[in-house]
Amino acid sequence: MSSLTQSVAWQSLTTLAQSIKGQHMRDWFAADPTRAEAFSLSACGLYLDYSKNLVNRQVMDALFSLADERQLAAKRDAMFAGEVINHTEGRAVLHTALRNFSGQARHVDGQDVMPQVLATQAKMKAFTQAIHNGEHKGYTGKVIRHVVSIGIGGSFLGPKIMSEALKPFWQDKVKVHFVANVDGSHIQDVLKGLDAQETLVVMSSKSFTTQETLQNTLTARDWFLHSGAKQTDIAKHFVAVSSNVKAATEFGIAEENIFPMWDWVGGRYSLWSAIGLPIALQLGFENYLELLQGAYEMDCHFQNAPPEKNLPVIMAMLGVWYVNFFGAQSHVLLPYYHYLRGFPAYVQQLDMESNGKSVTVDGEWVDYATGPVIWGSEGTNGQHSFHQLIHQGQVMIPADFMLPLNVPNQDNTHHAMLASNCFGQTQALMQGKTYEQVLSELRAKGLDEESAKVLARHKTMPGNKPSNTLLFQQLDARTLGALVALYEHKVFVQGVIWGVNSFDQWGVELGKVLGNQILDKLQDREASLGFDASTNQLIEKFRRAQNGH
Ligand code: G6Q
Repeated sequence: MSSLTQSVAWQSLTTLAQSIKGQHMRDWFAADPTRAEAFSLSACGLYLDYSKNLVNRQVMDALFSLADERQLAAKRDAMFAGEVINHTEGRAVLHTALRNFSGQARHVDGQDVMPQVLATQAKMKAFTQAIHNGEHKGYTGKVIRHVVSIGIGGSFLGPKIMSEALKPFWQDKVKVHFVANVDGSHIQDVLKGLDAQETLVVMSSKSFTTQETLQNTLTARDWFLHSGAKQTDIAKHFVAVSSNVKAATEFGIAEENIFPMWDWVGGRYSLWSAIGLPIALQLGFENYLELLQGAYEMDCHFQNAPPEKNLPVIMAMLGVWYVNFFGAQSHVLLPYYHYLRGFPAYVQQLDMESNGKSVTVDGEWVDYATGPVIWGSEGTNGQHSFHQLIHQGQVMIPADFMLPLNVPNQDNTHHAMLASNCFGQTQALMQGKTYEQVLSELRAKGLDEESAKVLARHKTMPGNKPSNTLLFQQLDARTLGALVALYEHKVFVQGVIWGVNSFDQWGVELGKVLGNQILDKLQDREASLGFDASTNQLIEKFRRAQNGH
């Protein structure tokens, strides 16, 4: 048995879970009128009601004891101090330095990184302003109206989803288009209809070795040169964000057009670096700074609030409770706000790439579940499809509901309907509807006894399904920054509990290597194949199709 599952806190949580399993949340609410208030808190513009969870004070205390046993505070401090906590890659994890408004130094290897962080932000600001005020012009003197942002994974999801979430705050100086997939349809669709003379390409790749991003940039460059531009015009239309300045210059990006980032910023934590340039271009630099400011406030909250008042710690420990003591294998995110519809996909990468691990930092195999499957989409759409399984299925799926209390320039009726659906769902999940209630309703409707008894089973809602509700005044940049940082820290806390390295991603490497080997065989159609029979067969089929058979 691992040290985690042997720990005192783990053992006591195992016992507590047994006793909780026989109880129902609706009885707790009936017995305790203070429950909602007791299990709610606010921080950084976010209000969390976690009263509709399968917990009481004793459980929460036991969960905090577990965090304590796992030395959460010391590990959190090590991250903020720039220690090399991503030991499999030999790197510090200091994305928090990118949104550090404290005025204090942040060290990596004994060196203060803040001067380079601030210099890069100043460069981003000057560039954004030059694009917006028309000072930076295209090669024929036209102002830039369109930005094509090319990147994938962490160099795509953050910029795209955060820009989308803040649509009501866009400055319509430019329109940013995002391209990630190497599927040529994506870039073709984006470039179609754009005028190269008024288009800027932002190529975002921390490593500058990512196949998809390099290929899409080559395609964009060909498109640009075919529009009549010369090689020397590229400097006005192509910029890059990368930690690999050498490769970027070799690729042909002018050195002054490269925005640096650093290896102590993980890809999925990089929107706070110059990878966020497309956000600044879409929203204006001031709004981008607000996003950083919101995240900084959450950093301070995470560092300073005691566990029982600490949003990321509470949400993380609730997640651990369900994954490890109730067998929950997934967690659903349900933003009731159209512009936040991409958020589940963002957290999906953040959480699943960080904690989808099977080995502890000490190199031991784990004997407990780690990161859950993260999924979800915008409300109310999901209510008309997958919510069925959350309500009546056999698996437990804890849910996070999110709702802005106000939305700019929107019809009140729509927003009241949206909110009522959100609250109605959390209520239905918690309280359910008993067999007896349903049966008496069916009897009252005059259904014969036998049919009523059968139908009542189908219509019974078990309830007792856990959910969090996160409310905020409106989703402005600062609130969004806090929301993203909340989930970052939640994932960090869970990684500490499970003892895994949340900052590497070795699981994605093998597929890349094999993909490259196979690409060689697809391009050289005569080359012999030495793969397994299934892969050989798939390659043969592809080759034949390419030959027109
Ligand atoms: C994130 C991952 C991954 C990465 C992409 C793009 O944590 O490492 O999603 O962001 O593979 O990498 P580059 O920015 O190096 O192109």
